Amino acid sequence: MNAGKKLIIVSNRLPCSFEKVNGNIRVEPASGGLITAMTSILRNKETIWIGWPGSDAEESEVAALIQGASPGNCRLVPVCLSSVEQAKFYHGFSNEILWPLFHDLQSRCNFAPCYWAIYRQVNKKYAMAVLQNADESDYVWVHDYHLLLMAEELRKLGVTRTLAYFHHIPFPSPDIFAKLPWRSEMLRAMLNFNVLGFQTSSDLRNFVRCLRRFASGDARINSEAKLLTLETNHGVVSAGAFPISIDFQEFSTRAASTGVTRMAAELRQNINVHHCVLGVDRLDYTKGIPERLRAFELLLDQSIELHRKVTLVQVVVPSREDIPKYQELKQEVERLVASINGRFTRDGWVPIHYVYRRLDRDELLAHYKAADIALVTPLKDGMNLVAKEFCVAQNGNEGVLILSECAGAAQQLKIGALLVNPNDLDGVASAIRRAMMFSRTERLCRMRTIRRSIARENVSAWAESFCNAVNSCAAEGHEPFACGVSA
Ligand code: ADQ
Repeated sequence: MNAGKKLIIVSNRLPCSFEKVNGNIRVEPASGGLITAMTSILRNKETIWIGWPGSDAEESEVAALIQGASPGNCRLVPVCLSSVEQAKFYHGFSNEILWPLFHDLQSRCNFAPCYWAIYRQVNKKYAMAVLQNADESDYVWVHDYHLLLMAEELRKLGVTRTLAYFHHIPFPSPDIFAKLPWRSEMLRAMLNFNVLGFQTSSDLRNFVRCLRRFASGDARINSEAKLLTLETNHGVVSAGAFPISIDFQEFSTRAASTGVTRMAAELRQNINVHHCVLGVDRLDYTKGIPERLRAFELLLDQSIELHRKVTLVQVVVPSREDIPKYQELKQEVERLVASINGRFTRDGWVPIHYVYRRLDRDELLAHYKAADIALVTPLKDGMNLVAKEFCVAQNGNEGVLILSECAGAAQQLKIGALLVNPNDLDGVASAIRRAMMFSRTERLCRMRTIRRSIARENVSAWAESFCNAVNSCAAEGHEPFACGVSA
């Protein structure tokens, strides 16, 4: 690999956020699955990460602080958004249309016509940032639904190099995608990437079905193989399923450290019950937090013998706090926690421990390690890395994973996990009871199976298979795409 080549990552947000508090800028690491996965493959490669710093700060204010905040060998390039762009591109098109629609929650969508033009305008802004910061030979890897028009904008600017895209969230079925007023334009724009990566084979299948239905003249679909090839008027596009993961070695070694082990023991002592059930989520309505709390309440209603014996620790990391729907969700969660605790708390036992903040890596691992059961019940999720992180932190192989069948992770982890329908509260309550009654042998066997699968298909395997797909479709003589996967 030529050492001069750089990897250019483009995502809506940078891996840290720059909050303006009382006129001063506070830099904090950002949370989220995309960042967890990408930062673990950045160690060896010269990288530029282009994204929004997440505040109203001016480019010059951010630039002064940005280099100290960069992870590893990575240079951060801010794309600052005006307040109109934040309102219509980020809160509007991305979070009021694409996020709910792609998670099958179309009733939550606001298809305001004015969002589309600004979505395109901001995609062009990110494209310009790529032009200004990358050479023609650099590798450009675009991430997620905020930037679906970026390749089309780059092509309009004369860029001919290989462009790769990974879609972190689900891709909906044609019946759901049909609701999008700009459905054909969106699909056509996506065909300007050379490689399109999806989380699961069902996302890939949905994408192909949408193409057939809404852009049938634009692509001839050549095979049903693992990596599909789509012949378009501008060339060949490859599309495949690449299930994202975490760095098994890093998570598992750190979980076994003395510090994390001590912290986990302290947590366990404070909780002081037989069964510790854990939920960890970004604050988001797709994660099914209220439904999970109701299922736990049902469990307490149905099983008096579990009172004083089981506690749910629900950790929520603040997310999209300035959006009213998320503020409402936060209030709903707080109301539910208060009401359940009000009903069931007895001397020395609080049924739900609620934590609303970002945890650092060791604290998070200690929570995973301290738990007997992880309750990962999103209503819909591209993959869900929390499920994988919990299992990797279970060095003793003793924990049980209860996992929503609507998470992408279910395709990979279904053999060892207890799968549930997140809307079936009775089913979730029964699964918790079942998990508590598993023999040690059953728990060990299930968890070993899951951990072996994650170790095999870890984040480097994900990145490598994606890079191979890019290389297999790149023009002859093209320098191979490599993303700095650590050895
Ligand atoms: P997310 O929706 O952010 O990711 P997920 O994959 O579960 O969902 O990742 C959440 C990340 O946030 C995890 O790495 C977790 O450790 C971290 N996190 C959660 N709570 C935290 C807390 N309190 N403190 C600190 N960190 C916390 C999107 C898609 C997913 C997809 C990923 C990756 O929605 O479906 O799995 O991208 O592609």
